[in-house]
Amino acid sequence: MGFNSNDARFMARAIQLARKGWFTTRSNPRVGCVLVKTINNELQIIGEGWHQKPGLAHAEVNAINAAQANGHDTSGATAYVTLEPCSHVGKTPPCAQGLIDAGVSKVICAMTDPNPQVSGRGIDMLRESEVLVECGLMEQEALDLNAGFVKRMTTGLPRVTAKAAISLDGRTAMASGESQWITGPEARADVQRLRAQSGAVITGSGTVMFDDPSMNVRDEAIIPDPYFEQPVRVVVDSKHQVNPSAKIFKGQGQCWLVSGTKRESDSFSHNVSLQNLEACDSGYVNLERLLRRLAEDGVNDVLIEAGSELLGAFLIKGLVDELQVFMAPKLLGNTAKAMAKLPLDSMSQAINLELRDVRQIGKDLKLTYNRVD
Ligand code: AOF
Ligand code: ZN
Repeated sequence: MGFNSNDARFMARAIQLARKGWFTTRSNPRVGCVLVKTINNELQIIGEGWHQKPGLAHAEVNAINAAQANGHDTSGATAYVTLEPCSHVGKTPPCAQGLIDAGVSKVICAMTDPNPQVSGRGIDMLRESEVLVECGLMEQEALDLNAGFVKRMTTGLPRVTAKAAISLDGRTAMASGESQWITGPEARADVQRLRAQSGAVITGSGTVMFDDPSMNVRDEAIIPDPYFEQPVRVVVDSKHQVNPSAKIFKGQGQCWLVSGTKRESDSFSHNVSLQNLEACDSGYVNLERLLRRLAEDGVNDVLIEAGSELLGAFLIKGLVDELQVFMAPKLLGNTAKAMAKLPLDSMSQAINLELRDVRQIGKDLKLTYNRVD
């Protein structure tokens, strides 16, 4: 396998293109494609494409169409794709066949497709038609585009990020439940993007009752994109406490109201689907089962924006892949609640995390931690 600096340059462009679908590909992966050909002794990009939304054309097809629309002959071209071209008929026809039909002579992909319907078959299909295929260029960058998709395809669970806004003394809400506006506007804007890139946002009944959040995406830079859809807002309400008039049930997008037992109520608006998941012994919702259900629904990335009880429950069950802590320069004092309620009694039970990133966002600190397996 020998990649040169031109290969790296074109794959970097393909990754950049894939990022254009950051907030919209949802159940599908983010994929970019660049078609390159030597014209007048010079390597030139003749077509670019990226995947925008499930059901719409894949990156390769968009790149081929763009090249042909500009009058380019795609035969003999090299395709740089961030993901192995697909081999299956899904909502769209197989891209491997599309590349073969376009006469592409070489395909360089960054990673194989973890989707069991593909996983190597796209590469086989191309090679069977005498197309040269090399895989593995900028693989880590490609994996980073689709951490949620890869996790869902390989484990049946979505990738879970939990967000917490805390004070310098690690507190998240006053004992009264009052918790809004701990962090500044810049941190809240960051959370908007975190929500927008997630297929579902999970919160708990306590947050809905005390804070009455809408939990939707309002970022003016994202909302106008016609392909953007609000994440599913999921309310975990084991004890059937929430009020149908809460803000979270209003507005655009789907809501799931989740409990472990059947709910006798038809007063929720039509966009609220009542999910009765099997409860744990204590009567609480089985959170792993909830995550599996979301993954079955095509959710790659889940964001948890919950109070100390629900966040603690997700953490203690080892269900959180990444914890993003926004720390405000405030001291809330010792009557305020801890970030997560964790019934631990000894140091040996402590949940260990790995610090991955530290940055200042406005007047707050953003600390990103990963789970240690
Ligand atoms: C590619 N290029 O741009 C994308 C791929 O239902 P479909 O037809 O959209 O297929 C979705 C699957 O296709 C998805 O799970 C993944 O395996 C692959 N996505 N493949 O070659 C693309 N979006
Ligand atoms: Zn495809």
